[in-house]
Amino acid sequence: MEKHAWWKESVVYQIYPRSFCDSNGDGIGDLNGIRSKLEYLVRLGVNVIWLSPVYRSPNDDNGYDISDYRAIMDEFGTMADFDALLSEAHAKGLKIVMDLVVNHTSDEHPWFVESRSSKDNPKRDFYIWREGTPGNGSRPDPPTNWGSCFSGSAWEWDPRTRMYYLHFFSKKQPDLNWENPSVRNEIFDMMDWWCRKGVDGFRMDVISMISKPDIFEDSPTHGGLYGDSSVTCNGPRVHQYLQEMNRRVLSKYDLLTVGETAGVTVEEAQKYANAGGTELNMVFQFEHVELDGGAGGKWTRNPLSVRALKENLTKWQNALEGSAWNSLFLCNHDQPRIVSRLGDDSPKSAKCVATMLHFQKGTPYVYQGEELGMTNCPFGPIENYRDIESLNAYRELTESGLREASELLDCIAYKSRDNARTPMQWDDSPNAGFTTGVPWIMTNPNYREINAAAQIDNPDSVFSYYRRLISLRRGSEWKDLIVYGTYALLAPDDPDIYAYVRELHGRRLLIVCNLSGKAREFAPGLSPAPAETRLLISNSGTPLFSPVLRLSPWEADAWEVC
Ligand code: TEU
Ligand code: CA
Repeated sequence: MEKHAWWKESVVYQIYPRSFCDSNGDGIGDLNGIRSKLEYLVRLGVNVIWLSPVYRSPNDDNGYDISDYRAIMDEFGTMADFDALLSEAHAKGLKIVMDLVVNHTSDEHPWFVESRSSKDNPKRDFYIWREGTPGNGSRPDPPTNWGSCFSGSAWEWDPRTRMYYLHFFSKKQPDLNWENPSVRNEIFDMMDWWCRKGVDGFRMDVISMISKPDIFEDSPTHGGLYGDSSVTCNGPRVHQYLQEMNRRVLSKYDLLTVGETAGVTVEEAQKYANAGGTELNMVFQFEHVELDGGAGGKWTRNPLSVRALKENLTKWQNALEGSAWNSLFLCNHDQPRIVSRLGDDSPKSAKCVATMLHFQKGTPYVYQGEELGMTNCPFGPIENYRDIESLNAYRELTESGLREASELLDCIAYKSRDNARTPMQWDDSPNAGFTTGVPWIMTNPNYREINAAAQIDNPDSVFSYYRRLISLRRGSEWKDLIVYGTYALLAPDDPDIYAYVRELHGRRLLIVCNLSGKAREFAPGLSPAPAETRLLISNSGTPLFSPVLRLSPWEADAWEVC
């Protein structure tokens, strides 16, 4: 019998605070704005909130560059505002999981200010400094050919001490040196401080990157999204560090912990999220959201193949069964909107994709606006973008002549992280009710049609559909079957239909999703053939079960089959 746990039975809602709700009219979301919307989350039925970083930050990467782990970002409010949010969330039965960004800090963090001040400063080895290699310019060449995820070299020259420091992300995000026990002590003390404040867990940013290679040498493929993940991810001591973190902090509290493990494989995930609980509860893998990438990394318009998606998600379902716990996501603040990427922007396709995901085994994550069917945004010119990843890529790839500007802009429009970062669409008032001021990023013009006010009382809305999906998992007679049942894929080669069976103690669910704009017939071919069926949910009224199902475009149905 699989061990039960509250974080296995949860549904997590991710908030990107900068874009969620602005309470003071400065055009930037904030903590008091979030607090004003807690009832909305209670109504949706989620029980955990994952807050993207709210710590003090110069916002080079919108808070993923922290300059003080124990203070709140000025734009988001005060520590008193945070305490009020935490207390009110708990009073409403909502847990709060913090975003822990400890692979790197901001270059404005006092640790780095000291570290870069001199070679013999006590904090020097809090970060990763290396001499350059002999070059023919005015200064040495970078120590290796490693690339930053945000374009350019992963090494930044520091003229004061004439050395390079490592940054796998922006040059304002220097990587911490986890080899240094003083770094680990500081991080673990900070984590404990937040746990003693009462937070309910951590989402750990690029935690698979904290252990660097033993030997710093050129990689054959330094480019790509994470640089070369064989260099940047799953390093030699990453599990040792996480086991130490677990012993010294995590095991002392009842937390939800999820690792954002860029570059993770199923074999590594079985260590990170092992059932023995010696590291984390679960991890985010990224293979399924890189299926539509290509030689140029993420900047493509390749379609997301249903067959490839089925194969990958099924690999993860099967590999982690009985050995580790899975997370389920298709949207987050780094990904384009899934209804545009896999659906056809229609509410029906949003419900279809949600059905496909939410009946699988693992803890589901709903990203702000996903429950409304919010779509990608027509940003137009590059000037309308705000994300450092998109802006750096555009500048580097066009200035180098590697990509033609309009063709690249078309790919950025499709894949930019900014698609997920436009203001949350609350109602059809100006700026979708997100702010009374000028928003920091443009509002999607379709907010007049797609917004929470138009959906929360509409039983046919995407919001109401997500609410029913979540209630099936969290409070129905099928709860245990959905959370703990086994998973078996049907029709792996069907190019449109994603169908699978969940089973527990002899009860079976059949989930059938037509992930296409075509009407389709589909014969599940169950054996034994079901003697009776009960419809749990459908995005197409009350379809009748038959040995050959007739599915309308984007139809999704979930049945108990007895
Ligand atoms: O993202 C890690 C990461 O790999 C990103 O590069 C992301 O997957 C990519 O942009 C998708 O195209 C985490 C945070 O989620 C991201 O917001 C931060 O920018 C990054 O780490 C650095 O902290
Ligand atoms: Ca504000």
